[in-house]
Amino acid sequence: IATSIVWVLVDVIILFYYLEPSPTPSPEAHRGIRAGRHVENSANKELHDDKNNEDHRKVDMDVDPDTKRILERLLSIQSFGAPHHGQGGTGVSVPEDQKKEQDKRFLENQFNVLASEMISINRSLPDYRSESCKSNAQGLSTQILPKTSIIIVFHNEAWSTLLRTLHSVVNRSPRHMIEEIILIDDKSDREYLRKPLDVYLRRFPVSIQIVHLPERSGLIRARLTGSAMAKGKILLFLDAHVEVTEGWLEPLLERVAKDRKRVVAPIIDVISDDTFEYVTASDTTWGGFNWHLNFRWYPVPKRELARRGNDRSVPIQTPTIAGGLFAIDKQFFYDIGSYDEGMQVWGGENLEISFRVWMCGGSLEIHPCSRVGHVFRKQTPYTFPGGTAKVIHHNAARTAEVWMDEYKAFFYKMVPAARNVDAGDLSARVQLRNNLQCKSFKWYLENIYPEAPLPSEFKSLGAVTNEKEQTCLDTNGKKDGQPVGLQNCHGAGGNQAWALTGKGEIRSDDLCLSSGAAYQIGDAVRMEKCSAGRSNPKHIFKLKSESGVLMHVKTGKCVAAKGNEVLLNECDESKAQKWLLEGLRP
Ligand code: LR7
Ligand code: MN
Repeated sequence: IATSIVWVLVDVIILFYYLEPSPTPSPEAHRGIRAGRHVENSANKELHDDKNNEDHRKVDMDVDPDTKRILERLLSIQSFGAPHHGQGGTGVSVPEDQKKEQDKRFLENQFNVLASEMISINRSLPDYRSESCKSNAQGLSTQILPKTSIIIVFHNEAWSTLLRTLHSVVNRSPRHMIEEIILIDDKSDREYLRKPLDVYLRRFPVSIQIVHLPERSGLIRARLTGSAMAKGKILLFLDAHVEVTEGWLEPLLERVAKDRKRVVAPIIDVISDDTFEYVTASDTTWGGFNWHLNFRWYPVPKRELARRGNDRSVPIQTPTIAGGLFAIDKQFFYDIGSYDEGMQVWGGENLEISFRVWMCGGSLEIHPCSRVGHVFRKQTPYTFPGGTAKVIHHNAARTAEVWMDEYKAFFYKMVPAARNVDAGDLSARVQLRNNLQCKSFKWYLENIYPEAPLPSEFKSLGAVTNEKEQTCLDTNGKKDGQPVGLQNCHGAGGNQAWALTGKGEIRSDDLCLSSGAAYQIGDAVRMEKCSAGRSNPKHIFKLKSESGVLMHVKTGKCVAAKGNEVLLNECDESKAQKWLLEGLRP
């Protein structure tokens, strides 16, 4: 029992860690929603008063009594809030006397289920599009675009969020562009997600298929079940707790229709996990990843803004996509190897498909004229059969092994535990890469993602040991602005994993060693966010490889150990200034 408790703790911590990089909407974004809040969308007006509509709560006659009872309860929940709650994308707060209930039920889905239940499943949202997006859209409405199959997989989703997802899609998409909606229930154990949901789905004026999987498949294999059934020319994947906004669909379909090798995602806005307020995200954010192989949001670099002629309605070419929300030509999806069936539960598939699309001849875009809100959570509410860390490492290791060539070493240095998980049989995926004659990961880093935290050129990778102290450079788990530390060398990478890059940065993931701003002798060497693209002169060091001396080029001073501090001092070739770099390449 003791060991299993430890494992549970480890899992929770690791999961927390993995989910930490959720996007922070920019201040600009907050202003955006304030300005947009009162813009009423006339197309949605008729949907406001579903709570006052008695018909809405009536259940079909031919339904068995148990299902009828559950469904009636679910439909009455939606009327406990006032009809104006959450309209226009506003947030709600749960009444004081229900806070206990709120906290308890938060755990059901790791978001405020009670707040969600106060809001109409048909709530209105402002039209967030720019004027140029709107005028482009007028051209689109006259074009004949191919139809799409929308695929939504879920495991134990909350009723209100799942239904709000479906209603928003049906309300805000041109009917003739939707071939069908395919729901894959990944073996949920909630009663209401079976018969009552099936019955409710009959209400929709579009074709909705639902499959209840007999075994938990994980989101990757569940999506494959969905895509295998799809009849549309374009596949469109969504998470089960999203809300689409006016005009979201047409730009995605248009980009894919014009070039079937494009994979196109919307801007993913934030639906608060606490109040369910809809908060727009920055339109100058793209997808990247770090040494842990976590997907991360980063600012779009100037070169990409310039490539678009600084036109905010032109799609951004992004190195990676978040994974949940994107449109792809069905044939192209299969041509390039759909998904890796060897991946379990959650995680990893987003970077895998991102690397694969770019390396094998496609492209990835974020379309700023398409906005979809997503309920971002700080933790996952569901189980990871097999153990959270194991599953996540397994999936990431498969991505690294098949696609990252020699650069997989960065992942293993940063996440040494991943070495010990079994990545399973990779032969089919390796074969796929060969058959498609995909480009190298180095090509991807150089041409698609030169701003990556993972440098395309590196001179060393691993521990950096001081000759005098016999201790190792260590981030101490600290972040931007903190001094770098020295600790006993443990040889396990992680906080002691550093690369000397081709540009001369000494970096651990996205942190670079740096001098202080006003350089003084004896100042601590600090860690700063590395600058993406052109590197900051403060971050450039030169290794005199015959001596192991690391000189800060801008100041001409040398990196020196003093106790467990790291300083910049006058160069003197003493042992305190000599460093052994693991994995040094000639
Ligand atoms: O075992 C499972 N079976 C499932 O069907 C586990 C999950 N799921 C479903 C789940 O109910 C949900 O609808 O899969 C969907 C995604 O899971 P979430 O919402 O719990 O995770 P997430 O929002 O963190 O997921 C992001 O990363 C995943 C990595 O595997 C997937 O790529 C998700 O699609 C992705 N979501 C997004 O990109 C939305 C924006 C989030 C960001 C960044
Ligand atoms: Mn999600």
